[in-house]
Amino acid sequence: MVHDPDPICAPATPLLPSAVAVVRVSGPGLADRLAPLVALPPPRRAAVRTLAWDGFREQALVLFFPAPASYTGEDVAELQVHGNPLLVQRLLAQLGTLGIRLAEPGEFTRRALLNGRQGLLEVEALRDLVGAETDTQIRLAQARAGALPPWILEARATLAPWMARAEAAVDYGEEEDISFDFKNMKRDLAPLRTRFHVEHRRARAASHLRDGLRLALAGRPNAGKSTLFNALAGEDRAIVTEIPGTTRDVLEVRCEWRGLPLRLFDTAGLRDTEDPVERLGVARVRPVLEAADLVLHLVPPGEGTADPALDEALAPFAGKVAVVRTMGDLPGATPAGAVVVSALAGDLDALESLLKERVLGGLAPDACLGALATGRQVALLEELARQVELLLELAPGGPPELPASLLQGAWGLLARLTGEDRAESALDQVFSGFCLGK
Ligand SMILES: Nc1nc2c(ncn2[C@@H]2O[C@H](COP(=O)(O)OP(=O)(O)OP(=O)(O)O)[C@@H](O)[C@H]2O)c(=O)[nH]1
Ligand SMILES: [Mg+2]
Repeated sequence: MVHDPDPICAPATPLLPSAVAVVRVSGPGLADRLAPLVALPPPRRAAVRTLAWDGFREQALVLFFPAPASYTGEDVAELQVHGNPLLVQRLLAQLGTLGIRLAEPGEFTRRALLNGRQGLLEVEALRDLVGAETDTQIRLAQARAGALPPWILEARATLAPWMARAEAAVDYGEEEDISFDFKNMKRDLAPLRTRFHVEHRRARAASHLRDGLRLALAGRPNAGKSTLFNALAGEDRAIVTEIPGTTRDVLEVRCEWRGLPLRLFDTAGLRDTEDPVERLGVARVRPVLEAADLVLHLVPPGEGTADPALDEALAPFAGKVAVVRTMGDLPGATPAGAVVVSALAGDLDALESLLKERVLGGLAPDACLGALATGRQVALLEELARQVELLLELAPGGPPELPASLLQGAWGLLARLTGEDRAESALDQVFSGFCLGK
């Protein structure tokens, strides 16, 4: 895209009554353009200025970051005014009369990207940081901001010379008798396979932490679903009684439990019932199970797992169902090796191990710091791994066109990952999740 140098402005803080509101302006030649409203202070020095227009006289703290050492790479001014939403709107309108239009969501960051002030991976990390809802999600997003992950640099350094050799063999192979050295290429590329495998494992775990694991609690009435739901949520959200069939509606809560961001779903107990309200509740369970990443089939002590009503409901999701024995504080036989918890006694360690194994594949949450995590990133990493796999499977002695095109493919995937190919569609996808003023 050709860089669009329209000057833009936006509130960088929410339009709510508050102590301070920040209005950001970016564009070329800001000192002249803003001159009718304010004389910009020296670079990077906060100064109090009176902004006067339409009979308003607003005392503002003003900052100026000249291009290129600014967030967007253009001239940037920050006007910190009193946090009155109406005042902010009047100021934005006044900026409009100076030819400074309201920015699209994410437009400041988009300019930062196009001007080389930030990479696409950093931009995605920033978006995740702003949207994070739990401590773990904030830490993960922070760890992804900054320089490119070292493994990307390593992969490039490994691929580049082989790309050059393959190109040379394609272009001059016949005249100059250059043959392509498949054997040594494979030797050099083999460590990439391991590297991509490790990164993919970390990225899959990190993506679960990023999005929050969708965890559905299912089972017979009175299995202890709502009690466990409340214990994991850390609050008394669901009604618990000793009467079977208490829960009817699906309840959802987002929480972080022992470092795991969860989207928890409590459901009606599964059984054949004549009660019309309960039947409606049971009918609502299926879509929850469909959308879940993991379903916990809760079974109280002394009961078997087999049950016609339950089997029918859970069978289609067998691959993502884990049986958990509830009410471990009560007597009653449980099979050896079962995951046993007691929500009432707060004994949930076995569930923690189960979730960490299923969600993180045995990795500690800290092992995911710095890993790729968005759907876009994970998909590209998978393609990259496949591409390297194909290179390692090449039979020696074939035409050099094959490795040349595969190597270029891998290189192109790395460029898409880091955003260096500047593909508009990828950028649109990334920026659709941004808020105004970022
Ligand atoms: N001793 C003991 N009792 C529990 C435990 N968990 C749940 N209960 C009791 O079991 C009964 C049913 O618990 P709920 O959490 O309402 O069960 P539910 O699966 O949500 O039941 P429905 O909503 O009817 O499907 C209540 O009387 C709870 O106090 C536990 O860990 N230990
Ligand atoms: Mg319940």
